[in-house]
Amino acid sequence: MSKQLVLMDHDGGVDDYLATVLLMTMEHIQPLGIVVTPADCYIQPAVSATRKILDLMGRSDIPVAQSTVRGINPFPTLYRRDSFVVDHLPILNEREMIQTPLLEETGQEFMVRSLLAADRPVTLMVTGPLTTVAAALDIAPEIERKIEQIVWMGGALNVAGNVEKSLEAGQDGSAEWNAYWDPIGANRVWQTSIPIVLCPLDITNTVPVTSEFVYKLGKQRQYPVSDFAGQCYALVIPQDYYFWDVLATAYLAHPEFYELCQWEAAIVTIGKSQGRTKVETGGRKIRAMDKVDKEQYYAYILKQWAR
Ligand SMILES: [Ca+2]
Repeated sequence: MSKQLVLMDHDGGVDDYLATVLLMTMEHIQPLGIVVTPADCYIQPAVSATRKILDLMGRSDIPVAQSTVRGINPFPTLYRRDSFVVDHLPILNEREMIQTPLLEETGQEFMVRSLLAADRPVTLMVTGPLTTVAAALDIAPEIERKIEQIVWMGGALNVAGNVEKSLEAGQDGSAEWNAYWDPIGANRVWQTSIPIVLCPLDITNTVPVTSEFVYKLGKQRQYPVSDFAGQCYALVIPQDYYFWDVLATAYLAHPEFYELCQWEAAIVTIGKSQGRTKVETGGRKIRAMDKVDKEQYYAYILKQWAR
């Protein structure tokens, strides 16, 4: 059986790196490449860390491309600087040279080229804003038919957003960060007929990164991947941290862990609610992860990272 083709587009946050690590452990998947969108990161260390992670995973054959899109509402500096920390972790810096190639073309150009070249439809695994996908669609609208589905960590359907009113002036707290960074880009993708599977805050709010889980990673730190993941989570444990991108990515391997719901939803692009994924009759049809078997999910992650 031929493997499922996946192109990943992440935005350089701590859980983006761990989602990348998880994707690399999936036997049934053939990753076409990793695009880094400059959102929840500083792009230079984020690209560097991504390439070092692929080296660590023994997947230096997978190209990395840097997207040059820009958002409307930047992520807080406090979040973005984690990309520098991860790029400097000792476990990523044992080697003298990075083997994984960084492409000269932009992330959006690479997305177009790799989709057009694929011999069958490709799943886009997007764990940051949809801006690079929107830019690729603008360059070559014909890529739409080569995209089997977009699995997107983003949106907040029937819960509050995570763009805090106290951090960001002038908005009402209904938006999720990946949508808020560029509501116009998200709406561009919304206008296509590509199947979208959302991993919204509605479900991620129920799956926290707990101390118990991080301690379990410590117990198996003889495995480099567990050691790396434990270091990453230790960095963010003082915040309220959830399995956002990792939860979304695990869906590719074990959709049977999840219950999905169908919704009609629109992206609010301007005003105080910009970036809100608003459930409303007549909105774009999407499917969203609604519930997950947490026991199975946590056990799966620990198993995959025992390497
Ligand atoms: Ca992310």
